[in-house]
Amino acid sequence: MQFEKTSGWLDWYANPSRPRFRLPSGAVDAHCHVFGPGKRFPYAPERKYTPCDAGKQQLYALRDHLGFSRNVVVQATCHGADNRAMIDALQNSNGRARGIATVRRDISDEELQLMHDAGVRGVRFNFVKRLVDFTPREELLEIAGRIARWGWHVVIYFESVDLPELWDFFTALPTIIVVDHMGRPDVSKPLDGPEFSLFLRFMREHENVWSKVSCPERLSLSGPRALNDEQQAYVDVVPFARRVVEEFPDRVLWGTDWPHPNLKDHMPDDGLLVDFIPCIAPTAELQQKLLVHNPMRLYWPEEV
Ligand code: 0GY
Repeated sequence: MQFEKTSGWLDWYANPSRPRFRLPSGAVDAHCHVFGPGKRFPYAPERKYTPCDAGKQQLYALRDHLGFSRNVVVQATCHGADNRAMIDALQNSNGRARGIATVRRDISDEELQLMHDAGVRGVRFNFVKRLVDFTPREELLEIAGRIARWGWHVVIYFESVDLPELWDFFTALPTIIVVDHMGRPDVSKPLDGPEFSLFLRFMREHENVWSKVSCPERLSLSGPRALNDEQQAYVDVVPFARRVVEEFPDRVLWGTDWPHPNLKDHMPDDGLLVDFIPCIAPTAELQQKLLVHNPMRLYWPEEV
């Protein structure tokens, strides 16, 4: 099957620089995706965008180039609840990738077990309206109750303005919850303003809530962009991410977000994105927790 990429959609950055920041040994890229290739793993009919292909070989080449040891491959909405591309990536990783799936309520226990055996350790619930259609909350709660039996967790993706409305649902979830991209704060608003304070309260009051401090390229309004050897990229996002890392050092994760779905403004150089890490996790101890200790506890607890 042939797919045509959504117009205006940028391809991933072809020749990323080698980071100046040396990742600690055993670092995990805890948020990345695979797209297709569409010929082998067709995109879902209900998708809201059609990406360019970005397969497992390219993902693992990037892992090695940047200096990561492992990946957490997160099911992207363009594949809907068809997890084959993600699972194929896990099965071809020599145990160096774990996955987050998207499932519907009709999934069987046998299918969940097969996913677990392949390395899936959670499901993703997406509330970003431009990416997915609405799923009834009781269906999601039912799924969360079932996957809890495998020791999995729930990854949630939402925008900061929606947190008040989603609060009761999130706090009813029975598992660890991992928030994508700090709940997408509006970084033009004050760090200590009501919106980001609510997110910090969400983490403070619920010890099962973790956050990915990822995606500055999506959140930044003023740049500068991670391109052309820029070592001070996305400075407007730094205080937000750093606050989360410093207040919750044991519940943060970082990921490249490669191949960066839906970017139309610019495509970051992934090497420079890695160079962003010491700005938000300034000490070796924070870096070790963010990049190694925390993701290993969550995704490879048997090795910790
Ligand atoms: C991300 C962000 C986005 C897309 C998806 O699954 C997806 O399609 O997550 C986005 O468009 O903000 O984390 O990859």
